[in-house]
Amino acid sequence: MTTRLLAHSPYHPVRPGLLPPRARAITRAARRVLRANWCGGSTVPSRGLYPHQWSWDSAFIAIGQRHLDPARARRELRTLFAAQWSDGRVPHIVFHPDVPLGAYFPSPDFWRSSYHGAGRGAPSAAETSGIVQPPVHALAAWLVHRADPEGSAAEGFLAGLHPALLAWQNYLTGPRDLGGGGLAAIVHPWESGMDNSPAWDRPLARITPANPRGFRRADLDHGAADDRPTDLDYGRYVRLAADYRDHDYDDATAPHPFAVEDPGLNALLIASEHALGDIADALGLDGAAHRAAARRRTGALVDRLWNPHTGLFHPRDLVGERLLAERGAAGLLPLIAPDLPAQAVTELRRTLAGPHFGLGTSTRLVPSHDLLGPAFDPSRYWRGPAWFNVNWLVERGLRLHGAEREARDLRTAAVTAAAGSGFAEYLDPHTLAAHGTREFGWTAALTVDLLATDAQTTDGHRAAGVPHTAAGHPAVLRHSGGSRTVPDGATAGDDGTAGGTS
Ligand code: 9WN
Repeated sequence: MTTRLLAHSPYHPVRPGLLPPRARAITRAARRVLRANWCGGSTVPSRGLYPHQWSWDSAFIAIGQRHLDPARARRELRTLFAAQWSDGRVPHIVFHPDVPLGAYFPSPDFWRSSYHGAGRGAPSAAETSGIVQPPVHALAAWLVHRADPEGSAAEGFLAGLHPALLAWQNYLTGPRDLGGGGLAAIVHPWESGMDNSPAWDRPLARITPANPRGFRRADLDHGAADDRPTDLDYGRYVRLAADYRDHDYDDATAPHPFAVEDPGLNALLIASEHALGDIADALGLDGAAHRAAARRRTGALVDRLWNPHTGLFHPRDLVGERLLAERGAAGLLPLIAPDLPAQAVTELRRTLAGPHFGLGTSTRLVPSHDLLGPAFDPSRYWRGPAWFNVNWLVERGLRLHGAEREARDLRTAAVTAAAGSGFAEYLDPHTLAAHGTREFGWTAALTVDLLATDAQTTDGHRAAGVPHTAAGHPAVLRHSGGSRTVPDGATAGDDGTAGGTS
């Protein structure tokens, strides 16, 4: 299948797997992107649009980089955690001091972390944002370790990072459990990582936009305005961030007019809790306690965010106290939770292949938003385009739950589309036309990881060592407020991460 075809054609059936020479050529191209974006201690998502270190980008980048240069992957994570606040939060951006202020907005002089975050333990030596992104980091740390256990042990990588990973998890499950139901809440759309999702339109509508004359958007210097959020949305992002800052980033006293339990972030919290279990075991500590916590949190996720009418998880708006109606790709991400009840797995797979996401029927990559939703836009950032981290997570979830064939098709489609698009930030899910920036860090890194998974996975069998849910386990799900039976005990093996390095 040629690049030209991929860039302009609608759905095509997938040829299973890639021939090794093609896979090697794609890996080499991805490696060039990662090298070009490397800044000495961490990797920028993009030289132009995103010239600093981003939190969940670095985790995804480390996951791919571990196959190419495991020492650099470890460094990536350590650099990020060097800017962790002492309240445990990992800021969503760590700013490079040598990049001009005007290169990205909101810049360090907007967040003023070392001043406004001082009470929450923001570092004095680095400038950061004050909000967070989804916690992919313990999962990334474990996968990075598994890729090179000897090098990792020699550096004391896991032992060194473990307290920081614990503090990060505890921040999200402590001060950020704003709803009191065992899930973490986001207080800004950027914290979901899926910043411009139509799911945020309703809670954002309550926010008075900041005066557009008070700031200058740097993102429009680099990309098409039609691919990016509108000025109105940007004004609301700025207002929310400024108000949080003006409350010194204190979760206890900030008013939080935007407070949402996001299924994507919480699914990653659960996957990372499992990874913390593995890390604890490897360090001779109590891994079982983490797995028990992950199971409890999976129960809370099902209780609070599952919608049986859509067969999908939905964000819960804590201000309006209701599930948000939009169908977003974040609602599919609980597939990466090993203890997800079998019935939810079955229904999520049905939803994924159904008309709203069209995987394997009208699309070959998972779109970020409901194809049939009124807000669907195939080219605007997070309102429909396919993103590679979302597709990587869905692939992993499918494989985890034994859907190897769908996982393999998704891998092949993602790898081919990534390479054919110049490692674009996102793609039109129907035509696979590239949008956003190119040579994007996590697109390159996750392509390498998917190729490595492909190489380890035997056609028709699940990946060696990848645990999956026991088929047919009885489970009756409930919409919040109803009754629910979930499997007691783990159904998916103990680690929630892959064997080998996958
Ligand atoms: C704001 C860096 C980040 C990603 C996010 C993506 C986008 C930033 C922006 O870029 O967000 O954090 O300026 O639009 O939405 O997921 O981490 O790649």
